[in-house]
Amino acid sequence: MRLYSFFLSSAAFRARIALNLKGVDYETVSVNLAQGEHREPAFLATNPQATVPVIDDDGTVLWQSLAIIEYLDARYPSPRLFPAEPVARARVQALAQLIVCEIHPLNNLRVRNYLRDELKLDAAAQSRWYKHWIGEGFASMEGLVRRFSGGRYCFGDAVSAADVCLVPQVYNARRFDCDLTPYPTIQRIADGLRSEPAFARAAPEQQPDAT
Ligand SMILES: N[C@@H](CCC(=O)N[C@@H](CS)C(=O)NCC(=O)O)C(=O)O
Repeated sequence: MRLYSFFLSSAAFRARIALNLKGVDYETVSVNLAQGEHREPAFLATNPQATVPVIDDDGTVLWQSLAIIEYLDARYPSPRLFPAEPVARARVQALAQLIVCEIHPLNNLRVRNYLRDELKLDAAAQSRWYKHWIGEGFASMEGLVRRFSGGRYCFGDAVSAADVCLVPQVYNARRFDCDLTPYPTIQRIADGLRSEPAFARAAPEQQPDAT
C-alpha cells in the first residue's frame, strides 16, 4: 500500500489515521503541496484532481479521503469505522461529511491561495475567513457530538470515521489559531484521541516529510 500524502494535509491525516487503525502497513510518497508538486504532470497522472490523499493498493488507485476510508473499512473490517446498523451508519456519515464537505473545503490550500492571490485579501481578512468557517462548522459539530457521543468518541462508544475526521480538523484549527473554547466537547474528544497510537503516529510532526 502506498499513500500519497503531505504532512500538513488534514485530508491525508484522515487517511493515515484510518490506515493505522486498520493496522495496514503503508509507504508514504510525499507530495509537497507547499511547493506545488500536486500540480505537476507526474502527480496529475496519478490524480487529475490534484489533491492528496491518494492510495495505491497494489495498482488500484483511489482518492478522496472518505472514499478511501470506506474502501479500507470494506477491505479491513476491524475496527469498523462505519457502523453496520443503518441509522448509526448514516449518522456517522453525516458527522464525517460535516467536516469533509462543509468545513474543510472552505479553508483548504487552493481556497486560501485564491483569497490571497486573486481577491487580494490581507492576512487579517484571510484569518477572519478561516476562523469564521471553523466557527460555523464547529458550532454545529459541538451540538451534534453532545447529542451522540458516549463520552470518548464522537458517536457512541466506539471509534468511527467521525473521529478520524475530527482530530485533523482540530489540529488545523489550532494551527490557524482558532479559539476553541466554545467547543468543549469537540476539544475533549480530540484531546483524548490524539494520544492514542493510531492517531499519534498519524500526526503531521511524525511524518517522514515533516519539516
Ligand atoms: N475532499 C477531499 C479534499 C482533498 C484536499 O483538498 N486535500 C488538500 C490537502 S488537505 C489538497 O490536496 N489541497 C491542494 C490544493 O488545495 O491545491 C478529500 O477529502 O480527500
